[in-house]
Amino acid sequence: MTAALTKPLIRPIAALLAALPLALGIAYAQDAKPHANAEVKYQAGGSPLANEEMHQNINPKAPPMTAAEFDAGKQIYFQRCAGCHGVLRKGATGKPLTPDITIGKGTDYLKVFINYGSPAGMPNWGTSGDLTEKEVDLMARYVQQEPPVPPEFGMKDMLATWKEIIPVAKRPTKKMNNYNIANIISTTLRDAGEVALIDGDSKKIINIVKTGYAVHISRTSASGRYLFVIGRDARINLIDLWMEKPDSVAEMKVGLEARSVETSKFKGYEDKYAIAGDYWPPQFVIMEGDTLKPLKIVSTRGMTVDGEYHPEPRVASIVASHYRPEFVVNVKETGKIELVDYKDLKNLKITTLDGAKFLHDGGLDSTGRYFLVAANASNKIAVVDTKEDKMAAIVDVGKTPHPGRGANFVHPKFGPVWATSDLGDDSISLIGTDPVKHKAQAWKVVATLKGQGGGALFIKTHPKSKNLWVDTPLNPDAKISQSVAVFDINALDKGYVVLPIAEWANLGEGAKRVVQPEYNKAGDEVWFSVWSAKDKESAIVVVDDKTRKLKAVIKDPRLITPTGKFNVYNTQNDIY
Ligand code: DHE
Repeated sequence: MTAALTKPLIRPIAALLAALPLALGIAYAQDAKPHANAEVKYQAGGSPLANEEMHQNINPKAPPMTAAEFDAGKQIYFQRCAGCHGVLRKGATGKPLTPDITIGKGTDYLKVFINYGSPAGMPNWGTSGDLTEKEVDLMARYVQQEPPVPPEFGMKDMLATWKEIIPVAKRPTKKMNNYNIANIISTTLRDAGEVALIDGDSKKIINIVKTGYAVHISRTSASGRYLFVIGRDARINLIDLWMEKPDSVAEMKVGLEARSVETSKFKGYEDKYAIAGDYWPPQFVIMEGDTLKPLKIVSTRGMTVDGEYHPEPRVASIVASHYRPEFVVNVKETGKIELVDYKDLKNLKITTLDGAKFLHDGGLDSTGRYFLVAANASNKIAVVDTKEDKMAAIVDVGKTPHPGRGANFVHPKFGPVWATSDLGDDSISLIGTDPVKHKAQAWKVVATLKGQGGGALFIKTHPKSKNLWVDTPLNPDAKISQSVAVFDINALDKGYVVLPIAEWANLGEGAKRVVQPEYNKAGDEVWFSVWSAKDKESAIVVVDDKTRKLKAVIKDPRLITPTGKFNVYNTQNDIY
């Protein structure tokens, strides 16, 4: 063992890491192998934490590693393993991997496990070809070391990264462009760390805005003027759509790793606050809505719904309540849903609801009163009544539900329903959402549809449409991952029709995952991303919702790895 690992150390590794291909883990589209477990690999989406300096204690009983081997192990761990086993290796959807457990198992046992995987869901990293024999050996030794601990990120750190690019006083006082901003579609350019602001009317790119690393989602402010974009590296960009050429007016890092951002929507608080949820450190942050100035940081460390302590419960989806001045904050590992009242930040009131473990993504029902969120590894949907601040129900659904924000429509027989598709199987669950006029159906799965297959991530419809669209970008069969299923809401029993979206994009070789249907403002067009590898051509395919025929293909060398798309108006008004 080298001297570096024989005593506690904090080592600057930025130079070394800069040389390593960061794309390793974030380049999901490039490196996914059809024979590997798509569902688990999806969770291993790549954490930017590997680039942070970390405190490291040594465990004398662990097998020897050189400092370089340790750094390589850390890179692989944060790119491939942290999503399931947790930053501190205390377990999340995957098992804990702390030295008290791993040292007892020993290097040979761990090598077999990493190489071949397990029926419980561990991918076969070695036999799939994702890790070489040497890397399998390295990881078997790495997980016996003490887990390195990334730093905290508090108020001072946030303020140090906060930039008011254009202060409020210097911003336009009215809209300075002729764009129909309600129909702009903010498009995630994942591996470029950018969003493309696309004019939904002309289908032309208005601007490409530099954002955080592997940018994740965009959300619109209550007035529709501001867009908030968050990267996996927890950088938020605030984009002002009133500018002649819409661009960033403020930015800040809210932590070291994050996925969610939202803005206050209750009457009287429009555009006043923003909130972001971190994966690391486990916390959420409330900011000024027009400057991003951080105001309040709240840790999510604590007990799970089962009454066990969790040291790193990540913040998953966040939605703004329309019924109270509150944010609904979903904490993944604890399964708790925090209703954060932003009326008085100095005397902050939080109502904590017991949901179910592994909360991930979700959306409001058509009335905006109920929030339905997937507890994905628990195969459940938790339903929050945002008017009464209570749990309304916890509903069992298929394997690993993944709705995005879900899809609301009126079922011809059962009345209003909200739908989710699944990552883990081909089922689509329709849950009744009207406890007044359809009481018997409320919070029950009233029907289960059969889609193209597992690997579904997003389901979508629009109040003006009769179509229900279900993507399957993580299905190992290229035919399925490159197409989309569409159901007629008035004839759901007839099953689905398949549209060959990637074929319509007419691109070259490569993975070409078709991902995330998103409507334009009018609800008469559906947009799909055809997500190719970083070095290959991608496209956005626009389908006419009524005829289900190809309407346009948007191609541009700047459209690198497009994934999520967020129509300003639909996102502002929670229409989905
Ligand atoms: Fe996402 C939403 C987390 C991988 C595209 N993703 C979300 C949300 C969370 C989340 C918590 C809900 C935010 C909200 O509503 O406030 N996503 C994660 C992960 O932890 C995971 C599994 C692995 C990772 O390391 O990030 C992951 N996500 C992906 C992808 O690989 C996707 C397909 C491509 C990409 O761009 O990274 C992807 N996630 C999306 C999109 C949304 C999203 C497009 C928003 C959907 C919507 O309609 O609101």
